[in-house]
Amino acid sequence: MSKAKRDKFGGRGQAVVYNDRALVWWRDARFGMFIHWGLYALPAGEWKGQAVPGIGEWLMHTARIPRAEYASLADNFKPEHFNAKEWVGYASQAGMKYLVVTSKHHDGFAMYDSKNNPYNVVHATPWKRDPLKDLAVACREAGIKFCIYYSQDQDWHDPDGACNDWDFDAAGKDFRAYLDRKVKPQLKELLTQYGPIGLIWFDTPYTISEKHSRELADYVRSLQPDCLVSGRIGHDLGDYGSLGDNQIPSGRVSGDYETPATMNDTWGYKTGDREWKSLSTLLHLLIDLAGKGINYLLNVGPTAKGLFPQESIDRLKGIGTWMNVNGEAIYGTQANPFPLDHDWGRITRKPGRLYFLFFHWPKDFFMLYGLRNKITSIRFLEDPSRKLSWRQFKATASGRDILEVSGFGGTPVLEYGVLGIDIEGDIDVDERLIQQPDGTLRLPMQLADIHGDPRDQLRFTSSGFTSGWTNKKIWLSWSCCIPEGGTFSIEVISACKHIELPPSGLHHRLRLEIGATRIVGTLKEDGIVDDPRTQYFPEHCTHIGSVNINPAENCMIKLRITEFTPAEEHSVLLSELRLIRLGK
Ligand code: H79
Repeated sequence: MSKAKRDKFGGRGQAVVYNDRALVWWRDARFGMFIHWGLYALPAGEWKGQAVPGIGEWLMHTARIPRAEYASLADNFKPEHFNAKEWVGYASQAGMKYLVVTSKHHDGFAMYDSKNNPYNVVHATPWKRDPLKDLAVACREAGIKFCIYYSQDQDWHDPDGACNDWDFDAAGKDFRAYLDRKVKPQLKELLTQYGPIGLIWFDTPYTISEKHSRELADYVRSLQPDCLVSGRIGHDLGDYGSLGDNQIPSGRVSGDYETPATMNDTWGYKTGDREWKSLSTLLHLLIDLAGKGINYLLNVGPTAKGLFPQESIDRLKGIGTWMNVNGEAIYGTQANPFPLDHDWGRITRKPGRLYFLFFHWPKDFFMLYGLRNKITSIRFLEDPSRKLSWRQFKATASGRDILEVSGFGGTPVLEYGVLGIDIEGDIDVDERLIQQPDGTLRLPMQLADIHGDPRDQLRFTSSGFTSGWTNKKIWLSWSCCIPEGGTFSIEVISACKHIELPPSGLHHRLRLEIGATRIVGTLKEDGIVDDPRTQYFPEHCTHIGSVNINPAENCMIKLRITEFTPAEEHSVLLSELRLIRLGK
């Protein structure tokens, strides 16, 4: 196994994959259910009558609960309504193809029958049942891949596990002993007691060494060669990459990625969390991720009684209704073949076919630039009897390929209507950055050419941001086609690493060169990007100025940072330069 190479998109190059054969089902699946269920469902976000802030399954850590006191929760764990068939039924109905359930979260409590460690649901609770056993069977019956979450690094119950610094002294911990005494024996149980496991979802590799990550990944593969290992095993040793919790990149990624995501803000059940995303937002995220070639692992946090929250059930049903009609645009598809996402929606593809998934349904006709394949049919998935007509031609000056589709009218019954487009030959798109039919031009950072020295400081994160831009000598350029020209308002999108962290790069001075025109500006927070994607990773928008650009078949746009704010870390997370046309 060679170390994975990061490409321009920050992803792992397609050429280097560890378990290509086992990834086939995972790539096709695109959509899975995460289940966070454990003792934390009992306090449900409250301790001693007080609401505890943060995510529900972190309660023990956030409230610094002594381990013996937390462990006594087990005395009251009796989820009489637990019904594996019902849970799996909801997943199936929603169109999910795999299910990942917590076998042991950071609190260290095993939610299965562990012979090696008594701190588990069969041994320590009055319920005495192993939910994983029923779930494994129910998944198999429903044709859903059964997968298991296991917290390999943090364990707040074990004296040698990571991150409990209120009961134990970090200096006295022996991680090796923890691996040998608890983790490896438990992995062995999980990989031998429940039949074939689709993947093990490791998490938070905060303290684990590369050697230990490798040892665990190899151990999983030695027990079940076809079991995938999630990216959070650490040190890039997983079979696919895990993006951050609820993190959705600004553009296409290359390589295999998955985003774990919540329906409200918590993973483990929390009574006080009413922040439910709407069905429409969840569908938007599913479509956005599919367009970027990323799997969506959507969480449910069942109650201590063993029930899915009604809000989760409602949303799963809604997603299922949409998937019944439009699922073929999600399953087994790959990312948008164009260099850019489009504002109107997302594109997915299969051999011989494209899908246009509309966030904004066209009023009567729709235009797309850059598709070179001849179209043989267009079908509205919701209503195949709808007659849509289309025209394909080349623009004289720029040579860009133009597609016009007409016959839309009305709005789809299901929000986010989808067209299935049959094409001739292998997909062939114009890779140039072209001014779009709505007059706008967008320049993603990850598609820029990097100039200057030393280049290696600047990289692109898996989310599509520049990172480590610390040197004034570095500059970026894009060559683009601006066939119509116009007056453009210029906006730069920057970000923070997470909602809990300050924005990055504020007050840096930027200089933009468009042909002979120079525009300077300072990064500030004029506004935030309003998109479901940015809920947990806000993006800031700075208006830099306006500029007139004449029609140009090949225009070079350059970006430099001329001054870094001294007080801050000399780096900036920039995602995109947007030239938005003003006027009509
Ligand atoms: O299992 C779910 C989370 O519990 C786990 N990953 C997903 C899939 C996770 N582990 N760590 N984190 C997520 C990040 C933790 C962030 C924290 Fe906090 C910030 C921990 C302490 C400060 C948020 C705020 C949680 C408690 C307070």
